[in-house]
Amino acid sequence: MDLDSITKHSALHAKPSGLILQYGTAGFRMKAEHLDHVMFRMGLLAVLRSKQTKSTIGVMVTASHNPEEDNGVKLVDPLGEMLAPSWEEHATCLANAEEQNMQKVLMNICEKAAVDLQQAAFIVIGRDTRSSSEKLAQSVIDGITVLGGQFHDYGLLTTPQLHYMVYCRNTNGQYGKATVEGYYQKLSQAFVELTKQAFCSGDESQSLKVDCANGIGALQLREMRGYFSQGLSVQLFNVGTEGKLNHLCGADFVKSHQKPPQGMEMKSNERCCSFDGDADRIVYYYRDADGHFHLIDGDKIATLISSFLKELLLEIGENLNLGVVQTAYANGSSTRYLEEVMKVPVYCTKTGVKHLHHKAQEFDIGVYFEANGHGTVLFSKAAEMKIKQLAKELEDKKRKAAKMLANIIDLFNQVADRQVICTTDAERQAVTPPGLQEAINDLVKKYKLSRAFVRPSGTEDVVRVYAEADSQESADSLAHEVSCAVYQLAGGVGEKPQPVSEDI
Ligand code: 16G
Ligand code: MG
Repeated sequence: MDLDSITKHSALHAKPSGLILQYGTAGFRMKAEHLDHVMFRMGLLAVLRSKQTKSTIGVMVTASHNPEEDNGVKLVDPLGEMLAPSWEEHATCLANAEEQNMQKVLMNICEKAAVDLQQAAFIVIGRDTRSSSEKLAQSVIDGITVLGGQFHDYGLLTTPQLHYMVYCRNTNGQYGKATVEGYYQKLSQAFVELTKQAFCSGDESQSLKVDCANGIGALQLREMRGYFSQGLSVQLFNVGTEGKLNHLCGADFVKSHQKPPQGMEMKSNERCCSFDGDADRIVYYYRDADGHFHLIDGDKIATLISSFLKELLLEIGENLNLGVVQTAYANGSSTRYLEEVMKVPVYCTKTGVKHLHHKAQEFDIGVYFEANGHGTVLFSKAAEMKIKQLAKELEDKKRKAAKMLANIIDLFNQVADRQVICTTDAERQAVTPPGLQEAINDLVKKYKLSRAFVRPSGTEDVVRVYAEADSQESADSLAHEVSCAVYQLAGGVGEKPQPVSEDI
C-alpha cells in the first residue's frame, strides 16, 4: 500500500471538517455536494474488501428514492448481498477519518480484517441518472486505482442490475452472464416461459403502464422490453425527459400519497406500476370500474406471491417450507391474512432489505417484502435443486407446476446472503426516551384495530412516526397524537397514516 500516494490523492477529495456520517440502512446518503470524500474512500474500502474476500465487490452510486439533489453509495458483497455488518463499521470509520488519520485508519482496517495486501482486487461500479452521479463515480474510481485495484465501470445501471453483476462474476457465470444483455436475457426468458405456462388461451397479450420515477428504470426498461415483446406490451411514463427524479412520481410518492403519479393517465382496470429512483422498488395499482384507486403495495405483493407459490407447492406435493418476512410497517390485516387464512408463518424484522433478506434465508422458500415495495423471493439451494429435478421427472400437471416454480426461481433476481430513540422488538417498541412507549400504548388503546410505532430513520436525520387504525380519520388522528408525544419527549417527521385495509 503506497501510503504517501493515498495521502496525496485523499487531499484532492478532502473531507469537509466536522462532517460525521454513518453507513446507514442502505449505505451513505446525503446532499451530493458533501459526498466526494466518501466516494473516494469507499473506492479504497471496496479494494480492501475485495482483497479480503478474494472476490469481486460492487459499488453503487445512488440515493434511491431521495430527491435529485441527494446522492449516496453502497457496497455490494461477493454474493450480491449487502455489505457485512463488521465492514459497515469500517466504512463509517473510514468516512469519518480526518485527513491526517487516513493512513492509520486504513492500516487498522487491514489488521482487524486480516486483509492480504498482495491479493488482487476487482470492483464493479454502477450509478443512477442523478446529475451528480457521474462525477461521484469517478471519485470512487480514483480511490480504487490509488490502491492498485482493477475495475469495470458499467455506467448507468439499476441497483438490482449491479447486484446481479457482482453475483454473476463471483459464480463464474453460472448464475448468468455479467452483462446487461445477460440480465435482460435471463429474466425475460423466465418471464416469457412463465406467462406462457400461467395464462389460459386468449389472454396472452398483457399490457402494463410503468412510471419510471424519471430515473434509471426508464433507460433500462426501454432496452429490456424488446426482450419480452411477445408476452407483454409496456408503456413507459416519467422517463426523465421532462420531470424531476422522484418528484411527484415513483413508488415512494404513490405509496405514501396513495394516489397515481403525475404524468400517467389511468383508465379503469389498466395495470400500472411505479419504480423508485434506482428501480429496486415496485408498487402496482389500478382504478376499478368506479374510478377508485387501488394500491398493491409490498404487503399485497407478498400475499399474492405466497398464495401463488403455495398453490404450486401443493400441486407438486413437496413439503418445502415457506415463510414470509415483513417489517413493522406491514399493514396489520396483511399479517393476519397470511397467518390466519393462508396459514403461512410470518416474521417481523427491522426496516431495511438486509434485515429481511437475512431472515428469509432461513426457509426453503422465503418471501420478503417491505410495504414500500422492496422485496423478492429466496429459494434455498436445496429447494432449487429439488424443484429443477422435479421439473424433469414429474408427469403432466405436476410437472407443469414444477416448471413454473423453476421459472419463478430464475425470474426473481435473488442473491445469496448471508441515536435519541432506541427501539427493540423489530423496531415496534421504543426503549428510549423514557415514557415514550407508555405514551404510545395509551394512545393506541383509544382507537380500534390500531397500531403505532416510532423509529429513527436510517436514511435521513428524522424520526418516523407510523400509525394505522380502522379508518383514515382515526389513523390521521392517532398519528398526530403520537407525533405530539414524540415532539414532547424526543423532538420528528411523520409519514402518511395508513388505514387498515379490509380488501387484502
Ligand atoms: C432504505 C432501505 C429500505 C428502507 C428505507 C427506510 C434498502 C435497500 N433500502 O431505503 O429498505 O425501507 O431505507 O428508510 O435496504 P428510513 O430509515 O429513512 O425510514
Ligand atoms: Mg431504491
